[in-house]
Amino acid sequence: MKKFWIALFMLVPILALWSCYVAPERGWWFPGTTGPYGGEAASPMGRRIDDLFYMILAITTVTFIGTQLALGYVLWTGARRGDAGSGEKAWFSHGSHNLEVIWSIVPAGILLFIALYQMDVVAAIRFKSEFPEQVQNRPLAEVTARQFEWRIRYPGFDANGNLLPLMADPQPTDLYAVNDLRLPAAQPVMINLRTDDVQHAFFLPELRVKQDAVPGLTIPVWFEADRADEFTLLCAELCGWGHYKMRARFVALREPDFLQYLRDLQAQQDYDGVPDAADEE
Ligand SMILES: [Cu+2]
Repeated sequence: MKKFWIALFMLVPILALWSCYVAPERGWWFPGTTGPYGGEAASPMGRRIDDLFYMILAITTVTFIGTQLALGYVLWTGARRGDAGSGEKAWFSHGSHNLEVIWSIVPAGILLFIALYQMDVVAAIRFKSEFPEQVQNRPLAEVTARQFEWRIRYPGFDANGNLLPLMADPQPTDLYAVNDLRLPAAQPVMINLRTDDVQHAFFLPELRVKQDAVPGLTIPVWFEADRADEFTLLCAELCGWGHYKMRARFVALREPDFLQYLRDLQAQQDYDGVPDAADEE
C-alpha cells in the first residue's frame, strides 16, 4: 500500500512534465500563429523575451526534476525503513550547516545571474533612451484606455498632404479611431499610452507587449510587428465589470497602406454629408 502512495505522489511531477512537453503541439503554449506548432512571437523583441522565458524554464526544469527525484528517494527509503519488524528507530537531525550554506548560495547565484542576464532586454523595452533611434520622440498614435474601450488618436496631414507629428494635446487635424489600432509593420513604432480613468494594461499577446496604463502618466511603448497582419489587442488589467470587452485589434500594415488608412480616416472625418458642388453638375 505504501508503494501505491509513493507511485501516486510521483505521478504528479511526471504528469506536470508530460503536460509541458506536449503543450506546444496541442496549442496550449504561447499565443501566435507561426512556428512549427504556432506560438512563435510576431516581433523581434518578443522572441528575445521568449528566449529569456526558455532560459528560466530550463533552470526550473532541472531544479524541478532534481527535487522531485530527491522527494521520491526519501519516500521510498522512508517507506522501507518503516516496515514492520525492521526495529529501526526514528532519527532526529539538527540540520546541516554546510547544506544550508549551499542551498542559500546556489539559488542566490542563479537569481543574480538571471537579474544580470535580462537587463539588456528590460532596458530596451522600458528605458526611453534605449528605444530604437527612429521611434524616439516620434509617436505615431496616442492610445487612451477607458472603461471599456481603446481610443486612438493619430496625427493628421498638413495642407500639402504631409503627415504631421503627433502633438501631446489634441489638434483640429487629428484623426480618431476606436478599438482599431493600425500602424506600419516591419519597422519599430512607438505609441503614447494613457488612461482616462482607472488602470488598464495594453497587451499585444502575439508580440509579447504588455504595459500598464497609469492614471496621470503618458507612457511611451514601442514594438515592431514582423509582418503585415491582424493581431489581438487586449486589456490585461482587471479594470471593472466590462474588462472582458476591452478586446480590440491591432492591424500591422505596409507603410503605404498605413498612410492610405489615415487618408481614408481623414476623408471620413471631413465628410459633412453635403455632396460636392462639382459632383452635382
Ligand atoms: Cu481595461
